[in-house]
Amino acid sequence: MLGVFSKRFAVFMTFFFIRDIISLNVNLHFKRNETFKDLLPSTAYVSYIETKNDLSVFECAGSCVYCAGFLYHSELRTCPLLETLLNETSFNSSHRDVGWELYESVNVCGLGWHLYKTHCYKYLDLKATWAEAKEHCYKTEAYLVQIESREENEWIKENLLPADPELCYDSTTYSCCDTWIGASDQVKEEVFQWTNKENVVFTNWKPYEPNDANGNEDCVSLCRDGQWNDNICNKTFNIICERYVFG
Ligand code: MAN
Ligand code: CA
Repeated sequence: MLGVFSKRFAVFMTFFFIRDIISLNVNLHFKRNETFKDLLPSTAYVSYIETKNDLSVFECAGSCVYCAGFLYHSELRTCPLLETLLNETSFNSSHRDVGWELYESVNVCGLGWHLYKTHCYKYLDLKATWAEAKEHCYKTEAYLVQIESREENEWIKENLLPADPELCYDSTTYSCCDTWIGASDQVKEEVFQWTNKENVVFTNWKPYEPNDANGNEDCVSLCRDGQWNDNICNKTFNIICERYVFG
């Protein structure tokens, strides 16, 4: 009885979010792929991370954190977790295995974007002035990254910035400060604001920064070591854009 109910429930669902998408910082939701309904992939073309038993479809989704998706059978209540996404070649469509569903993981932020808490971030390896960087982010319905805590700063350093080349280990090397963030004091000298005009509260300046060298440094760049330096706004650096996950 319970099996029939949960099967019906699964059948009427087209997609769903993992319950704790924000608090667990899970980057995925799942979409059922109707093309591969009632099919099991041929063992030669698939590798499973593991197979979970006696779980609801939601519990399977919850246990598929670092996986590409999962197969689910609502009567057997079992879910093999997939290492990679599957395509037509993975299935023999003439052999029906009634009851199996394929759920594929989808990045809520979209391709190239990364989720941190409630926001999506994208690192762009291109050379742009600070004004161009700001414009570029606006065009993608985002804004030049706003770093508001030590944790966020650390996450960006660890997950978005390219790996430190050896020369960056010397914390005095300013050539590694090559990514624009959304802070500047162009409006009022020494009052740093984000592009939405909010004041910058958390800061992570390099020692002796911001120094407004030659009275000409109003835009803030992020160094590979996670520290900040004010620099000339017309220099061309990489970009990090940020947006609200549901915005
Ligand atoms: C030096 C320092 C920095 C400054 C850069 C500009 O390294 O004075 O504060 O931003 O030069 O290249
Ligand atoms: Ca400076």
